[in-house]
Amino acid sequence: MHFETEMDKKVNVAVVGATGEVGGVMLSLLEERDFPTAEVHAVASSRSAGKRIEFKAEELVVKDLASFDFSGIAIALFSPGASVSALHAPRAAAAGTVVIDNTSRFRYDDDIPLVVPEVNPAAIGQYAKRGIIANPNCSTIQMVMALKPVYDAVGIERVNVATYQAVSGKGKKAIEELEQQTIALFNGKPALPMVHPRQMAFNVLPQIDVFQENGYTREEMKMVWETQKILDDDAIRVNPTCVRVPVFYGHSEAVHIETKEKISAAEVRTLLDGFPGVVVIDEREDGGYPTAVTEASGHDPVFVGRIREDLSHPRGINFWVVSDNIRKGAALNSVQIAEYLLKHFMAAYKG
Ligand code: 12T
Repeated sequence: MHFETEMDKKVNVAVVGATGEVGGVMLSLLEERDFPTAEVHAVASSRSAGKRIEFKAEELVVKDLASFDFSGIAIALFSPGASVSALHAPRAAAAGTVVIDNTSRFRYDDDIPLVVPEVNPAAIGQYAKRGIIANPNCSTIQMVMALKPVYDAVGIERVNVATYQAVSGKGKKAIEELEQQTIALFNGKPALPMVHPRQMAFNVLPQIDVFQENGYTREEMKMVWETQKILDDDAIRVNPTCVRVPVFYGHSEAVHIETKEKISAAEVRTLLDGFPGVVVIDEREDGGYPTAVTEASGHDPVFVGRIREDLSHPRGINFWVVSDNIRKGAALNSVQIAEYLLKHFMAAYKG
């Protein structure tokens, strides 16, 4: 009898939404991180079926999701639209595939784990309930990465946050619209909004996703619901304002927290410095902080700077968090979940 060693364990992987912004980075991360893939399938809607995508030395031909058979696929990384995941993630799970879904469709279901591997890896153990693990929203991921070490040390009662989010979170069409509006304006032509709700070039829009009855947008409520679920704390109060800015890649956040016990800025800096996946850049001089474009874009870490005590509150701390919304905010976090799953739960998997 042959027992596979840890090293030979290779699994079949499907990337669903492979022609999208996130799907493309999922494929490059599988390659870059040497994920132990046997077959890799690039899957997308019928519109993209037949396109070719480079992966390692091969060319993958994009397959049509509608007719794609998931049997024999160990892990599927999903990043299509929420309505597509609603239909096809359960179908993949029924075929025995573990789905890691990047849409908002399953995040708030009680029997679906919502995971940031550095923050709540144990939740991955719940994957077998529905065969689906949800990847959180990009803005939530980078914020909870910075909250977690402080939360564990002194507790957090309340979080006020304003986000400054890149257009790539909304997909390829939103990226193209910012490019086209910029070119139009430089040529003395009007910037017509089609994808964004108002002019995006050289502007700032206080709306991401749709409005809810309470006056918050759905993106803002995602940050509330997801922070509570990931930290397993229904009592933590989160008050977000989500804003779109004319940046292509990398979300920024101004985060203001009220801790349970008092903590100094120096202690927060030390805690964040020691947390995996976080890089502190906090020099208190011109440019001595991370920005979306100069540090985050194209890189893996969550960067934190501007750490200081809140003048207006005895237990308040402020900081600035930036990260690549497509990498740690989406594709990287999903691939990290897949790596954890493989290492801890699929040692005996025979794909
Ligand atoms: N509407 O993962 O528009 O729920 O930037 C992420 C980003 C939804 C999500 C965006 C969105 C999500 C956006």
